[in-house]
Amino acid sequence: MNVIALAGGVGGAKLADGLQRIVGENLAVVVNTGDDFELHGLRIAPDLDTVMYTLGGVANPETGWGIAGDTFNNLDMISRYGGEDWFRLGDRDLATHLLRTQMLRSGYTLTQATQNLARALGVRASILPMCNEPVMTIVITNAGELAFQEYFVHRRWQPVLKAYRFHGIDKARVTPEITAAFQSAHAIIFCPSNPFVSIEPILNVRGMRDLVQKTRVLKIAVSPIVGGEALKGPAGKMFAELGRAPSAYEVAKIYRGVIDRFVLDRVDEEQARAIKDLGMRVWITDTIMRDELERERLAREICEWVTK
Ligand code: FO1
Repeated sequence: MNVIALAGGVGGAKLADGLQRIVGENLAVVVNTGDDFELHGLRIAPDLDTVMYTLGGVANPETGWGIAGDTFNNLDMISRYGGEDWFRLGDRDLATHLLRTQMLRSGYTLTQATQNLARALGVRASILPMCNEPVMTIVITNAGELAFQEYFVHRRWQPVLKAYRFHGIDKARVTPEITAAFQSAHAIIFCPSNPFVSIEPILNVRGMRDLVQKTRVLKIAVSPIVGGEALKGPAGKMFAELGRAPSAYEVAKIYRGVIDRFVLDRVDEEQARAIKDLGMRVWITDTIMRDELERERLAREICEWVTK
């Protein structure tokens, strides 16, 4: 079965990992690049790297991002020089940014650069950036307009969020690699990522919504909100600050008209009826992926549900 997964950061990467364990190279992961930014003259792509390290089996299991066992000698020296040390780049992680920046400068697309790096890490799935053009998620907060990593990491997502926008999205185009993947897809999985700053940027790339609508296969979303709290990152806080209840039902409402089915965690079972009334079928299961086995189990259940 050919599966397309739309994913952002840590939560999305875990389900993508589970899906790779089920369908291997028949998985294509379309990844958000709105978190990308320049630091020390290097192009940093946190969501691409989180998906790549996770599917390559080298991700730091505690944080979900960066490389397991990485050292920070370079960062210590940057700190000593008074350079920017708020974004913790490990020594092994640095190699990714150095080579990606070098490939981009020598004319490779972000998609080609990503495939070269992922292949070297033994990743079987295709990791496809949502576009090759630079897009930057800007969050408008009570502390002014902030680039996403400045908001998320440097200020630990404490500023109050008012709105957000995707700078450069009007020049972003669906890549030939993504179009090809959709042509042979049997299912599209919306991974449990932040609907606002991980999934929405992907859907806003020109041509992506049409591609999703035109692809007549089942579209299934897994809720990133469980029990009214986001498992990782600022999703719950962002919901509240954007005036939305942090609930699985709200996520289903956001995806209404795009997806056919919704995967709900057992703790939110009482919302199943309201979500069905939105016109989508609901699958209730354990959606919290604490280890590789649970990632694979959830991915298997979803792939089996597709065939029903
Ligand atoms: N997240 C943090 O909270 N603190 C960090 O210092 C940090 C460094 C970092 C380095 C490389 C990388 O690929 C990701 C990193 N992240 C860090 C995670 C990243 O900011 C988030 O996972 C995504 O942007 C959320 O989708």
